[in-house]
Amino acid sequence: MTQRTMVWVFIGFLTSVAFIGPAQANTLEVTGTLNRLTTGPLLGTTFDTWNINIPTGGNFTVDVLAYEASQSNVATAGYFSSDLNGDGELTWLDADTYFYRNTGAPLSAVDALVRADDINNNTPVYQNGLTALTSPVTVTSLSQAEGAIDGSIHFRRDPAYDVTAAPGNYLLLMADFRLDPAEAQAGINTNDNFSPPTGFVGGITDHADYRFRLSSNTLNFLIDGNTITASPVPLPAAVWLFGSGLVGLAGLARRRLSA
Ligand SMILES: [Ca+2]
Ligand SMILES: [Ca+2]
Ligand SMILES: [Ca+2]
Ligand SMILES: [Ca+2]
Repeated sequence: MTQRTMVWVFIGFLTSVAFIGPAQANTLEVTGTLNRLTTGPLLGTTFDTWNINIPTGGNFTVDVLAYEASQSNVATAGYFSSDLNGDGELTWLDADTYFYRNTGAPLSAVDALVRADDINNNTPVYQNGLTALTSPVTVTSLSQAEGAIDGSIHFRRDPAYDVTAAPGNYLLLMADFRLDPAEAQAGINTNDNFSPPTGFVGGITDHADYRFRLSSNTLNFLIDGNTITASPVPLPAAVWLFGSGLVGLAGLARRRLSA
C-alpha cells in the first residue's frame, strides 16, 4: 500500500467513524390498565408499580400517553376525543406518576422521592423533605410539544419529563389523578374515580388504560415482568474495529516513514 493510499484509507476510516455518530436512542414502551374497585375492603382505583433498576445511574425520558380527550370539558372550544390505543374505548386516566426508592421491603411512604404529574403543574414535587439537590432522582418537566410526540392529545394531563437518576433501584408508580404516599403505602388510591370530561355521555369509569415510553441516548432498557433494568449502551463493535484498524495503520505508516 502506498503512503497516498494509506492516507485515503485513513480518511475513509475517520469518515466512517464520524457517520456512526452518537449512540442511538433506546426506547421501551410499556402499557397497563388501572381498575376502579367499587366493592371489597379497598375502595378507589388501583395503581401500578414498575421496578426500575439503574445500577450505573443515568439519564432518560418518561413520556406518558393516557387521557383520550383534548380537554376536560366537552364544552371547551376545540374539544375532541381520540382512541389513542385503538382498543375501541375512550378512557380517562389523568396520569399521576411518582418515583420511590426500592428497598425491597413493602412500599413505604417514607421512600417517596418525587411526584411528576401534569406537564404544566405539579411537576416536579419532591417528597419527604428532598430537593432537586438531594433527591437521588430528579425530574425536569418537558414542554407540551415534547409531551405530545407520543400522540398525547391532552398532553397537559399526560406527564412527560427528563429524569436523572443516581445508581440504585427505584419504583415508578402510575396512578390516577392523585396518589398520596399514605394511599400508596395502604395499597389503594382512595376515593378516586376515572373522570370523563365534564358533559361526556357514557364514559368508561371502571378502568383506564395508559402507555408510557422510556427513552435514552445512553441507557438500554430490558423488561422482565414488571422489572425494567437500565444499563449503559455498549460502544458499537464497529467503533472497536475502527479503533484497532487505526492503531494498525498508524504502526504501518510509522514503519514506512522510518524506512
Ligand atoms: Ca382507548
Ligand atoms: Ca395528571
Ligand atoms: Ca405524552
Ligand atoms: Ca387519592
